Amino acid sequence: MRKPIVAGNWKMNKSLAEGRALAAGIVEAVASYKGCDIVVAPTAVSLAGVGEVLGDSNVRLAAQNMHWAEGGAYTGELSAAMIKDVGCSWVILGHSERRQYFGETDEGVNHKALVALKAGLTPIVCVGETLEERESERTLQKIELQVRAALASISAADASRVVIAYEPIWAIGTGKTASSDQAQAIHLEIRKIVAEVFDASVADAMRVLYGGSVKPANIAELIAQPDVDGALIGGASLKVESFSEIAKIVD
Ligand code: G2H
Repeated sequence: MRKPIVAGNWKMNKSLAEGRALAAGIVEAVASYKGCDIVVAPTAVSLAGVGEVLGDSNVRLAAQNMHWAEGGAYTGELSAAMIKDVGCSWVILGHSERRQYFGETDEGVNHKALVALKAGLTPIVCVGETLEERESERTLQKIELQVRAALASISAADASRVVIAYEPIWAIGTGKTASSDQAQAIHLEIRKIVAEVFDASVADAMRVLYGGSVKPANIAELIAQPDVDGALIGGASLKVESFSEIAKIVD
């Protein structure tokens, strides 16, 4: 049985004080939930402060990105050891906004995933197609390319610790959600690709999240799909009520 995940990606939102208040509200609201992994990803400058608020609660801390190098002349970057040092046990990698605005490549995402796994972090690797790719029926091709590239050189032993987030780019922050059938179809394809790269047991163990305008009103239908193992949530993760409502439904 795969434990579902409810992960909040705060993106470039919330001051330190606002982030701490949001985290405190979430910790209180989800304290009794045991059936899912609950994760929040604040901005880099709030990681330590939010981590303090999370303490030993059931809410885990994630960074929104990291660099693959151990250290050195990489202005503006954070290493795996640095994010672990401030309490992260998870890290989001290759979000479409990072790929689109900051030039992240499949190779870079793979490099980061390898380093994250080595450091004991749980990577959430994001994949997804653009509207143009979907309309020209290149969705599967794109997803296959991204998934295979992200998993390159990862050992079978480490692979089941990787979490994949399927986020169709046309559904991000737009209010448009993929239908639960559309999500299920791609999640199943992702699992088939993982089975080809590794084997059926890794594919069976790997958690695949859906992301893109997830909210309390659509999570029940999404999570009811056999291959949807939770959600990566942007907008709706910025309020205690909506995030904890989603967690309640998934839990
Ligand atoms: C997709 C998602 C979170 P939103 O980017 O990763 O954001 O839920 O706002 O579409």
